[in-house]
Amino acid sequence: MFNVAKWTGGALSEGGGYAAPMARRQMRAKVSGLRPNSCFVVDDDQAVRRVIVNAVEGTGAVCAEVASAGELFKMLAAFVPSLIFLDISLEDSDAIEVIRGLATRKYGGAIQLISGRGERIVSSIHAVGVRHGLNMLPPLMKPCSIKIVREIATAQLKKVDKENIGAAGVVIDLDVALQKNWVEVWYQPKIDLQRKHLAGLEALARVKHPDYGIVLPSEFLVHATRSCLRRLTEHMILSAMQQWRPMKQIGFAPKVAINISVDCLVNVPIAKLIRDHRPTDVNWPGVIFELTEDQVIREIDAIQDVAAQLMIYDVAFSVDDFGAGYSSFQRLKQFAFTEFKLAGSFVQGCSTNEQNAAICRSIIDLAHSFGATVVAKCVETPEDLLELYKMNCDMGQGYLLSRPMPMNELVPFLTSKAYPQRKLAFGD
Ligand code: G
Ligand code: MN
Repeated sequence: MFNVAKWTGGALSEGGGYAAPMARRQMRAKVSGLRPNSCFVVDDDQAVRRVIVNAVEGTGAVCAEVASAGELFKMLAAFVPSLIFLDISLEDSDAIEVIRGLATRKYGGAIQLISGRGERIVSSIHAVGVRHGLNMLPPLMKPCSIKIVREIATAQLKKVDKENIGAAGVVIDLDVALQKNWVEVWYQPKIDLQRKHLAGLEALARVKHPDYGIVLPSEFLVHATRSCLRRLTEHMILSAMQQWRPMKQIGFAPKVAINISVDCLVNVPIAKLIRDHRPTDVNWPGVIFELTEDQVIREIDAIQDVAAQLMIYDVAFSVDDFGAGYSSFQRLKQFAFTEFKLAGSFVQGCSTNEQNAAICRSIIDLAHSFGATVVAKCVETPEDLLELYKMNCDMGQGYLLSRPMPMNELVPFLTSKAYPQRKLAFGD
């Protein structure tokens, strides 16, 4: 079996041997971060473990195997892989206990359930994982072919790589990053599925760290103070407005979406910021703020005033991760959201899983009856994309269509003629 101590350079208790001599707090925090291109296989059947380990290692990833939950958690204390293959019944426990343990540890990697049991039990376990906020991939039934395992490993592990995460697991001080001007705005296209062209962009914060490369929000938001998050939001809004001009110069006038918390909405002087810095172009479409559904449910009363004010400045509102937060229709009726972003957990697998498909379909119809548009996020396969198109979903966003990219890549991307033909040849 794989030797974790060797893998991590031996110095496990202080966060592995790969860190430059930095602040202790940062080194310790690295242990909880995801290691790119790595995977654990948890199954009590040695033969199954062998098949999966061989398939995963064939992709060039590192892979360790365990038969029990106890062993898994011992290993996780030292090393957190970006993907876990998880069987339903284990030597000492079961998948639900593992899922609870992973949720407690706030595991941020992907979990691939593998099972020889019936579909109903597997999808119930899958749902428990989703409810705990874990990144559950569509379950895989045994016997699983080497080809499929390899495809899953390649898709999941490359995903982490491809976003250029210089050092997954590095905890960055956002305050320092803002002061040093390391925070960049990256953009991910939102594609109009029916007309097949660019419908907008989502602005995503990335820290470009001189030692660690590109660092994702999961690594720099956890320890950020409220005031720091407000400064980040201000920076994102300002940059998105400033960077709109070069997009306009090459013939695009996209509406840019910005993720925002209720605290920022209420406490950052956004109306003034937009009034003072918005592009003076008649074609500027304003911005769209994405609020997560759980915040909408809890705090809709708190945002009514400021949201109504911001509409004067061409701000529209979107409910992010819709479907994951159990909104009541009463709540939704209280405010004129113009967009609903379908949670990735329903989008992924909507072409194969009838329940996911039913949820997507209902949300699309519901949003349309509210006069709002729907964006499917985390579109990763051509099959899911085609299904969403057939369901009349308005927009798609996800790795299949385009990864988030910095401004210097966005401009050539938008102007390249190959893009629409290659990626949008579905449903014709
Ligand atoms: O929090 P919010 O959902 O707004 O942030 C979107 C995040 O999801 C970004 O960090 C982005 O990199 C990531 N993302 C974008 N497209 C996909 C995708 O197709 N699949 C998955 N799993 N994540 C994605
Ligand atoms: Mn978002």
